[in-house]
Amino acid sequence: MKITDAKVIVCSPGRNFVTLQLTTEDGLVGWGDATLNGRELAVASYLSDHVLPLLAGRDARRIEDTWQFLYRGAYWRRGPVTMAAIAAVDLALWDLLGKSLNVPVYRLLGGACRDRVRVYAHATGENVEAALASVAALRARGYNAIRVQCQVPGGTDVYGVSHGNQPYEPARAGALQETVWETEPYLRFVPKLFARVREEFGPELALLHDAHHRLRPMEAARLGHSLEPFDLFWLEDPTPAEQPDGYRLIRRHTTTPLAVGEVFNSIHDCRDLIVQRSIDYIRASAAHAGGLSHLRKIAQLAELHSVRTGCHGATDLSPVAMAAALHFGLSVPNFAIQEHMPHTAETDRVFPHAYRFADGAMHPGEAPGLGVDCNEALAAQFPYRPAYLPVARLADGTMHDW
Ligand code: EZ4
Ligand code: CO
Repeated sequence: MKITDAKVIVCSPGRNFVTLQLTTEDGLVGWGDATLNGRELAVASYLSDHVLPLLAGRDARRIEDTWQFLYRGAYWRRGPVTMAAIAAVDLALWDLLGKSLNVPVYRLLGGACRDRVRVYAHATGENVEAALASVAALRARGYNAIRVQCQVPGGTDVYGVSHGNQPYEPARAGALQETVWETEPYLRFVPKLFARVREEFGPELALLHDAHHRLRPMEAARLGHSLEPFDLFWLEDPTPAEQPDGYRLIRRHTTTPLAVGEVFNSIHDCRDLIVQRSIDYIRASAAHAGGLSHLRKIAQLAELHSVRTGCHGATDLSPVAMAAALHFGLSVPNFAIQEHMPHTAETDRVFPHAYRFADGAMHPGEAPGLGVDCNEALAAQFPYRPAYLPVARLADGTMHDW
């Protein structure tokens, strides 16, 4: 099963995606997601210029060996660009293996550990009433776990709030957007928001919140403590994770569960957090943490320490990565929840897929491989458009984490 052809497709059906296509001598086609939000073309070049020339003639069934070849063989290992590129190859190889054996990928990963993959959705509001309406709308669509983000009265730009009636989409085409962040009003407001949400929707709805790396450890400890009465499912990315000891500090002050890792690209980024039990959920994804092969190792380490998975699943992960997340979620024993941010209708048309949503959960479907296709002719109608994530500054102009 030799790889004979490899190419990268860059398209923008509502937002940018970088997609890898591998073809074998038997004519099988495998797909991988190589999208790195705001830095897309760096991964496209890494693949086209430096990886794809090395793949021709390799046996597509040697998934782990190819992973080791690309990781150890590069010498300059790890990092988001390298690991997103390796992930794309890895996903395409799992897709090919499933197609060659005529089985869905989750069967190759050990088979289903559960019937469906619980997902959470994003509620967003420019004020509390709008956020409550957004939660109610998602509940009506069947979600039983909901992340709630809401603008702080008076203006601070909280991560995750959409403006107007648009669904939330962090990347914006055109000029880079600068937002203003103030920590103190946010810390005072968030407990009031969750008090209202609990009051309105009762104790059973699972509630999540994403602080998006904006707090210092002691501020995050205060927030976690003040949210305890509202019984969050998790508080996400309370502080930047370069310093794992920051999480040890938060842990000493609050029992609010912590979820971390959407920006992680290797097991080495989360080893200390997991082994020291500083977190409850690991959010690394198959798209940014080296593919299914590497994500499984992270999940196995987490399993040893009672940490469960809650993988990143924002719209910047293409339907190919979403499918991989669902095959992973169905098959990994210590799965807890999967993020679900529906793609635009254009994206779903470019990437027809077998996965489906019902009653607050998803299933990858039974199609061979990952169960996602890429319609190249349609993709060509949506050319790449430069788009960036916003940045955040304090009121006095100081750069802050976005
Ligand atoms: O801002 O994926 O939990 N989800 C998130 C995402 C991230 C984007 C960045 O590319 O924090 O929406
Ligand atoms: Co997040």
